Amino acid sequence: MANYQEFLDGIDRAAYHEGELTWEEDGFTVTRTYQYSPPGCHDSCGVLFYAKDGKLDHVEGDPLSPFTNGKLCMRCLDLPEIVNHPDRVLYPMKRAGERGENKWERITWDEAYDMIETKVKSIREEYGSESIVCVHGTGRNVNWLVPLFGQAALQTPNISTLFFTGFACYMPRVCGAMAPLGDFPIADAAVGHEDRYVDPSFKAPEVIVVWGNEPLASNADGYIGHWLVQCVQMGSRIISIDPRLTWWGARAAYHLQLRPGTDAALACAWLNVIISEGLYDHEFVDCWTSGLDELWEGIKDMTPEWAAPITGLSAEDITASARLYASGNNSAIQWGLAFDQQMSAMALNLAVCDLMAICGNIDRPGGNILVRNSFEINAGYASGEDFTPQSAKDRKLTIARGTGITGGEFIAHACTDGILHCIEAGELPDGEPYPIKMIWFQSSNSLACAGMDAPRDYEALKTVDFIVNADPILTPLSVAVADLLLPVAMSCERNSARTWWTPVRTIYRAVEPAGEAKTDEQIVVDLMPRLNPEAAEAFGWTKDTDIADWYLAGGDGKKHGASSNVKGNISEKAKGGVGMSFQELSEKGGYAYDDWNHTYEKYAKGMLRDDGNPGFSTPSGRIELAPYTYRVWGLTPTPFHTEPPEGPVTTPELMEEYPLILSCGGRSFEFFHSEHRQMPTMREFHPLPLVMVNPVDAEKYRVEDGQWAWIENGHGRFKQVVKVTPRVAPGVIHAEHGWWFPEQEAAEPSLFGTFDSNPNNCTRAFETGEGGIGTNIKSMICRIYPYSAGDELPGEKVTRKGGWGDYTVGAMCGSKVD
Ligand SMILES: Nc1nc2c(c(=O)[nH]1)N[C@H]1C(S)=C(S)[C@@H](COP(=O)(O)OP(=O)(O)OC[C@H]3O[C@@H](n4cnc5c(=O)[nH]c(N)nc54)[C@H](O)[C@@H]3O)O[C@H]1N2
Ligand SMILES: Nc1nc2c(c(=O)[nH]1)N[C@H]1C(S)=C(S)[C@@H](COP(=O)(O)OP(=O)(O)OC[C@H]3O[C@@H](n4cnc5c(=O)[nH]c(N)nc54)[C@H](O)[C@@H]3O)O[C@H]1N2
Ligand code: SF4
Ligand SMILES: [Mo]
Repeated sequence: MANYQEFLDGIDRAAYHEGELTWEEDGFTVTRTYQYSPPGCHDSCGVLFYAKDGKLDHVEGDPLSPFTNGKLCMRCLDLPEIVNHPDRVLYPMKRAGERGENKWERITWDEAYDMIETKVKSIREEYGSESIVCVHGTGRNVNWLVPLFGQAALQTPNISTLFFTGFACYMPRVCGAMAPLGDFPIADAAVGHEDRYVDPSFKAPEVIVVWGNEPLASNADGYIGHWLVQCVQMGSRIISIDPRLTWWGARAAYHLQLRPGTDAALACAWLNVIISEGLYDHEFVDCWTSGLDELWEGIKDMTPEWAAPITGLSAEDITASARLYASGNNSAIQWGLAFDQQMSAMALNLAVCDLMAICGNIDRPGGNILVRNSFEINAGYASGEDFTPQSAKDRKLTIARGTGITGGEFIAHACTDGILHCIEAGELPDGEPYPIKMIWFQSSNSLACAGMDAPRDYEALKTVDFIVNADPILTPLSVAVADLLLPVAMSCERNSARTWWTPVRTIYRAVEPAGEAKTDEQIVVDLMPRLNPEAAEAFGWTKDTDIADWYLAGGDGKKHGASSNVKGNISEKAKGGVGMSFQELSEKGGYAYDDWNHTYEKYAKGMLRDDGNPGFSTPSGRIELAPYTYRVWGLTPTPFHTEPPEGPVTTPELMEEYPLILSCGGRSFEFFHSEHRQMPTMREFHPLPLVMVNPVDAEKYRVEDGQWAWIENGHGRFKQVVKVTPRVAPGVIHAEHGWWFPEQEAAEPSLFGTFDSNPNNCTRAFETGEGGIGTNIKSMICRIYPYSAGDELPGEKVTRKGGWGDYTVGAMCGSKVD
């Protein structure tokens, strides 16, 4: 596709039924739509679903969709395997035995709803609705709907990705960008233009910095990795900043293989080089930014020579790569999860926004463009809040209330460590009673994936009175702790709509839900009038497409773009909307692009601020290199580096016992978090969890390729299969996350082997960076040694012996291995 125009010209549009939503072809009914979730993904790509006899048979990419032009990952190509899988939950199920026994009784939807209604009402009455916690996972199609449901129907302010300490995904980047820039920046790969790379206003970036992100495997945050491959084909050069060698590193002008968790030191050194050598865009800085002197004052001693021993890079490479980034007229930084999963999270995010800004790369073609949800469609953490009682809102488990860490309360999620503390202690850190009585899970398999300190989370969950899980699959979380299972329909079985930036897309039902499964939307529509008739009347939804229509009309329109997740942001935008119903948009190809995201230099055109004046959506109207908002949030307003809590600098004495740095969680093509493990094709490609070990370390620690090994730190251990590879440097290993084994015994102590290979036996709750944000997931220390048959398995240890730690009620920090 190097020549995009040639590619476009070569498509036989008639053969692909341009303009049609459904048609018959070779005995199949074909539906043109977008896949979202379940199963999960951050993206929503154009698909052609081929169904026969009411069953999904096969899937093809839709070349007429400008979003991905027909390219699909193996996870979408292989959808029929999961949609038609026997492990799907097909009926509402009530727990019949003890928790952990995997005994269930089939019940009707009405019985399930009755149970929920009775419980919710009695808990609200006796303890207050804040005693109910509502949980969602990462950006799937329910990410705005679950919070809305939690606020409006359950009427709780405590909505979160449960047990995910430090909000360590995306929220730090979102907030870290809102403060200095007022909007969210993404690398420009012609995302905003329907005609993509041939749009006359687009230029491919001269340099793309792929930093703490592996876009080809993850397609993270609404962004598709192969867009950047297209840019490379158009001439973009790469700088890869990653402790592992990736596709990008192998093609890079510089692969900066830094010590995990030291990115902020590198970023500060880049700022230092660019400012001290005068390489920044003077005109842009003068006209559009403030705070350069203060920024310089903060980082003037953070030279490449200072950063070199911290990061393990050479001062020469730091300097030369900084110069390369600054030399382009348009360079883009593609940032990823590693930014959030380290102690420096908020400082690092600021540093990198400052880099984009001083180099004049903000909102220019081939730079970092500012994006919002198309057509100003917004729904999120504020959509249901009018229906949450004030008394409950006043007791929301914020970072300060839940953990005692003071600072700004700028993240809309409830503080998950605060929730953990209240589950364990039944009270706030200051002693005020705060029981947690019910948890509503809708799209999270917490024990296998999001829970930092999974064994401790398991203990805590066991004590909660009533737990509901709405999930399409029987998961380890369900077996361990759920009292009620609600079967959820898959993406091809739902009617819905979504936008994560642009374009807005519809998800159109291609087959009927399996068994008695219902869509997330239908569950909300059914339960809302039972739990809160006032909210039900206000929203007025009676079917799933009503929700899609509401969304396409702009949602609640309360907060714009990225800030729909950020509490108390400066700007409030008028309600947007695409001007088409769900059905109309579905019939028009299922997508629409807006003008806003298509336009460059919006700051100069008065498109960012509510008052219509030129400038940015910040308090001063300028990009704030040392943001005022950081001060308000109780954060240091200039960037700095924080060492991981354990490591060669902080705890050199521990390095003899735990000589390796452990990073984990890099994504793979086959799996989305804990999903897809039951699909034979995925397991054929990727049968077991792999820990990458450099050949030097493999020899030193006597572990062999293909052999199971224990990875252990002072908090717990887990086992994975060794992959000996030079892709990681000596001294650093990389493990996978999210593993469970649907083929293994469901009941405890096995729990599908969930704890056996889980790196989150080693991560710790209550360990956060400045402001209670960010945590140390990708830069722990550990040792590795061979597994021997008969070794005690973590499942046994956790479910039968109380785990490794003394999970002291109310303990505010991690505990030690015995
Ligand atoms: N297939 C698939 N796609 C997914 C997901 C999935 O589970 N599977 N999960 C989704 C979710 S919720 C998210 S948040 C995104 C995450 O997706 P990404 O943002 O791409 O993040 P990761 O894949 O965790 O890691 C990206 C890279 O960071 C590197 N890295 C590790 N530690 C450090 C460090 O300290 N510094 C630097 N600079 N780099 C480091 C890793 O080696 C890896 O190559 O993916 C989303 N997409
Ligand atoms: N060690 C380590 N741990 C990590 C990470 C890491 O990098 N390293 N990454 C972390 C990150 S970034 C994140 S965001 C979290 C993610 O954690 P989660 O988002 O909670 O992911 P899962 O635990 O896989 O749970 C998702 C569940 O939702 C179900 N599901 C999927 N789609 C839908 C849907 O549309 N509706 C409903 N009702 N259910 C659905 C799936 O079947 C699955 O059981 O994990 C974190 N855990
Ligand atoms: S990014 Fe891949 S898995 Fe996700 S929707 Fe697109 S094709 Fe499917
Ligand atoms: Mo995430």
